[in-house]
Amino acid sequence: MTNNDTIVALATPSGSGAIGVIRLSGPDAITITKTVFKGKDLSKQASHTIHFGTIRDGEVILDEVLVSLFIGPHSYTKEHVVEVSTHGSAYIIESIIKLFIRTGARAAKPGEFTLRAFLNGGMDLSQAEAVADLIASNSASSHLVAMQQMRGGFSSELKGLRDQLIHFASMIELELDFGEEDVEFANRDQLRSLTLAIHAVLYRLISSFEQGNVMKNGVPVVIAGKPNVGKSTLLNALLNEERAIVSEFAGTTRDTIEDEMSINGVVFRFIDTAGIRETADVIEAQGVLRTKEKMKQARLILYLFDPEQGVEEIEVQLAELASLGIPIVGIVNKSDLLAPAVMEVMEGLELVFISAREKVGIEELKVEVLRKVNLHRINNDEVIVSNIRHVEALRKTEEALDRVLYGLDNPVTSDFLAMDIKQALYYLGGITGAVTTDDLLENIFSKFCIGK
Ligand SMILES: Nc1nc2c(ncn2[C@@H]2O[C@H](COP(=O)(O)OP(=O)(O)O)[C@@H](O)[C@H]2O)c(=O)[nH]1
Ligand SMILES: [Mg+2]
Repeated sequence: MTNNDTIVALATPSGSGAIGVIRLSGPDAITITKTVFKGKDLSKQASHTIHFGTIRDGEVILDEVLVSLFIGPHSYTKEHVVEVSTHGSAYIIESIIKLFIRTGARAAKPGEFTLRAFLNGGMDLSQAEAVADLIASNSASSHLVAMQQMRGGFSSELKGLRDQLIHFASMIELELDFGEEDVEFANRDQLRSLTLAIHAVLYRLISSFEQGNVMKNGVPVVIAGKPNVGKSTLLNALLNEERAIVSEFAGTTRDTIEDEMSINGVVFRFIDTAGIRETADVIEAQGVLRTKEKMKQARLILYLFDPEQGVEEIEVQLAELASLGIPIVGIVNKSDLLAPAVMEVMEGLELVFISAREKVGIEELKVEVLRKVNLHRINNDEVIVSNIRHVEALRKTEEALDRVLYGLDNPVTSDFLAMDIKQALYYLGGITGAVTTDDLLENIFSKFCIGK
């Protein structure tokens, strides 16, 4: 990968807007801009300054613009970067980008600016990935995990682990150099306690993924129950819009319907399902199968009952549901139809009473949902893993360290120990990009938007 060329792309969304920002990065970013810019001599200006002027294609003035200068290495990519703020016309933007390309720049690939920031040491790979997460963040919680990762808390934690392991590896290597002489430079007890300490950190990081994942991607909550208990009505009440079709005919919802809303800054993905019953209708039966699949993947199940289902039936169903091992909120809907006497009998069970149609009890239900999902508030420097690639690498590191521990407790030669430590280093290094392949980089950066 060479970055001796200069890349250009629109950094703001395409279409028309108040302004558009075109970004250039590379050794010729300033000279290329200077060629088409009429105003101050850009090659003589200080870094982090802004200059007014016009962009001209020959005699034609394309736009009046502001040019921001970032002289490498004091820029996002560590190269010379120029940002040209234009009027946000799709025509102007396209014309100026084409002009830059004719003048010597090349159209940037998705994520290429951030790739250069990574390759030039401006950030590590996990921070670069956090940039994409930050752009995609759509709630307070997804924003928080992305921001933490981008600011490098995770990176410095990993670096600490890697440094310890490298020290460990070099001690073992030393033993290998002495080969025949049967010396032990690396004190086995120290190695064992170091491995256990690293193990504990890995365990904490891996355990944080469950929370990190829902903070980033939202909490899947399935709404289930028999046909006609009011599942679709509840989805609509939660979202405050007519999202799902409500009907008095049982079996109306045959497929799953999903939509998101945020409660207390956490995104919940509510999934309305086909009612669970035996049915001869092929399509409805498929819907029921899908419901059961969705229930297994849920982080929480809102299970609705009709007041007509007696206390005993409800108890039996709650017990059956408990075997799924997923937190459940048992809900009695249509409480507007419920005789106070029946309600009293049911109060012994842990149930939430609502009327989805009359929108009664919905706020209380939201509180219960938050309580059951039990996301602890994370503080500003707590490291939370939210990326599946990272957690997989952490698990592989953990496995390699398990082999190291085994090796320490059994008559295994140093070269085997060395091999397992190297494996652990390899997997850890993959997270921060200390070890990378072109495929990995391609895979990560191709998912970015162009211009970032
Ligand atoms: N009385 C009463 N009827 C309700 C309530 N919630 C839903 N319904 C009615 O129950 C029927 C079935 O509702 P629907 O949401 O389609 O049920 P689903 O099959 O579980 O999705 C519809 O006629 C709704 O108007 C409620 O809280 N009270
Ligand atoms: Mg329905």
